[in-house]
Amino acid sequence: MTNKPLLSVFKGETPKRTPVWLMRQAGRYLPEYRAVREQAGGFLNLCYTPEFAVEVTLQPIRRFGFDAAILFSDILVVPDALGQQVGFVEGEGPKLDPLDCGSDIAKLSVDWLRSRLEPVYDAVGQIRQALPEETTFIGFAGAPWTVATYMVEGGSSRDFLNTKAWMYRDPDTFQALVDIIVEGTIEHLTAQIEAGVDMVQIFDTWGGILPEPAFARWVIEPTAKIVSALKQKFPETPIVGFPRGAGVSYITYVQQTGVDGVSLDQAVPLKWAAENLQDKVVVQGNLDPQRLYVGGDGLKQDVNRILTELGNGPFIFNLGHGVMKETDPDNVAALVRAVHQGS
Ligand code: 1CP
Repeated sequence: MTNKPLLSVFKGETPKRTPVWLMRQAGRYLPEYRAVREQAGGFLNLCYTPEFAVEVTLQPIRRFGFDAAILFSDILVVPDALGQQVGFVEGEGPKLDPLDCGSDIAKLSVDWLRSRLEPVYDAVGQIRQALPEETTFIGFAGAPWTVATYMVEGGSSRDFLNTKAWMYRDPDTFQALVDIIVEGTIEHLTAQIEAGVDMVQIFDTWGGILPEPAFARWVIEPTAKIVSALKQKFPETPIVGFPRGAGVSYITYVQQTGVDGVSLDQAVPLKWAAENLQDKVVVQGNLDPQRLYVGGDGLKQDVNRILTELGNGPFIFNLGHGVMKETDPDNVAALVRAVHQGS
């Protein structure tokens, strides 16, 4: 038994109200986040100073009463802890020293990951203590494919040319890179669960750009390895996957990775998801973040459409991707009200 409504969905229970949390629920759309961000200086300093990470994780819980808190951190702390320099440039996003050959991989190691990320696990312990009893606590990591794109491109990308060229030209060394990320991710998620998170989410933001055989090898296989390693140690901890943009491949992803839930991007048709996914796992999603940005009656209508189509099976309300930084916090409050009232 659990008194956390969101967690109870994974036990086959139907809470009185549909649980809701949002990807990027902490972040720049909140003035209180911007204030802490300024005090912290660099973005990584925010992630690596428990006092700051705890505070920004709790901000959206206090303001909106979400059913879950997600640890404030980033998927790129894993490459940082594996030994690749990571920086965040204001207004531009992440910057890494791009990897481009096998010898670069030899410099990476999981040996110092836990000690480098100790402040993150410290923050997890403190957040655990501070959260209301009914709030589920979510840990996370990037999926190996998505993390690899940042490591190879050196940051965000439009076409992922270097990553895909490496993957097609030299799959063996690319496999070595993915393997080390798998190892680091298992270690990182293990440490978060040991420190107190209730559930974990694996973000594969760029999973949807791969053809079928590559999707099988670089999205499904590494994710299945992570899920299987975690399930051996923590059979009770739910694992949610987010293979954004995977389309019909959401089905094979669910069947072959062993996840307990999937997060749907906004392009996934609801009836299709109810028929093809919700009979197998918990589904989470999928309001368009731009709909939240616009707000008003259209927002309420879309919330009700999603609740009607997915509310009859195991379901957690979320967006199809992260909250945009331009979003009015009042629209987020209206969204939480609409979900709780409509369900
Ligand atoms: O300056 C700032 O304040 C930076 C903005 C920001 C924030 C708020 C970044 C930089 N990361 C984060 C936090 C973050 N990142 C969370 C925190 C918890 C929460 O959701 O509230 C999470 C879960 C992430 C995950 C993340 N980081 C993903 C996967 C999910 C997604 O949004 O697709 C990815 C791809 C990143 C990389 C990243 N971090 C930050 C930026 C600007 C980017 C690049 C995004 C891109 O390439 O488009």
